[in-house]
Amino acid sequence: FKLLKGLRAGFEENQLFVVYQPQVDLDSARVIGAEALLRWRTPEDRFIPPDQFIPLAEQSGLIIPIGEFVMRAACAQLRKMQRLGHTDFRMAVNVSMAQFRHPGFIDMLARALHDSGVAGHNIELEITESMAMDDADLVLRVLAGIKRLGFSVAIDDFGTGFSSLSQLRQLQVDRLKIDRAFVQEAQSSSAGSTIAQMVVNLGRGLGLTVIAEGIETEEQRRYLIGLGCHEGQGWLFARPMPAEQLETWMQR
Ligand code: G
Ligand code: G
Ligand code: MN
Ligand code: NA
Repeated sequence: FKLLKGLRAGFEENQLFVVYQPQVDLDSARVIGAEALLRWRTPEDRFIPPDQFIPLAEQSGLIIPIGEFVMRAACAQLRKMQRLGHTDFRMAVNVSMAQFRHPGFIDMLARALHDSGVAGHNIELEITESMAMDDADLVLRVLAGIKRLGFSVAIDDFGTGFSSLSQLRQLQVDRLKIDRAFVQEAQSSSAGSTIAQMVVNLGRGLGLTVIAEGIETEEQRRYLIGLGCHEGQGWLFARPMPAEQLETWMQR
């Protein structure tokens, strides 16, 4: 398969890199951290979207070394932010089910922390809602290891899966991330707004922090504040950006 061969070669030839999208506290507009997002640029200057190559990486097992690469890049960037004085900065990193199933996953995380000199409590792992409900025993066991290292955990794309509330309660998670589909529909469709409201209430009721992604307009920001949503991420605040740009963006 051509794209997979290209990905394998591209990874070896350093065509993969990580961009960072700031996350803010909605009330104060203060920056709390950033989400690390993987990018692939080919030598022909073509950008292959992650939703095309990440499933390939997951199926082929390449997600194991690639996931380690992302984690190490995010840790190094976090260390840099701390040196610049942003000591409370929280770095969010997406992880896949294939990584959870890999027996070396927790060791990889521990080594990445050790080698970069950052503490787990400044890093958040984002798992998807469907992952959280898949293979409950495995997920609970891996989450316990993750929590032991001090990481916080967010459930990404929340509202798009079919969580059982009792399972959700069992999971040691810290944050729910409202999928951007509901943020974007919140003012145009009553179903969208019902789901957004429900996720905020559910999260708050369980004592979790709620973050909304895909906030593009001031109206959306105000609406979400009105629902009681704590944090946000989206083009209204900043687009995903390269590491060097994040450092200057933070100085403003
Ligand atoms: O902007 P964006 O197109 O970056 O991301 C698309 C999807 O790819 C998102 O659902 C995001 O969670 C996923 N994604 C981005 N970077 C990573 C990564 O490093 N690992 C995993 N597993 N998923 C990622
Ligand atoms: O991991 P996750 O699915 O949450 O990844 C976030 C995705 O949302 C990334 O693909 C990122 O580029 C994208 N994104 C971030 N902010 C916005 C936004 O304001 N609008 C839209 N349409 N997409 C966004
Ligand atoms: Mn995410
Ligand atoms: Na999402």
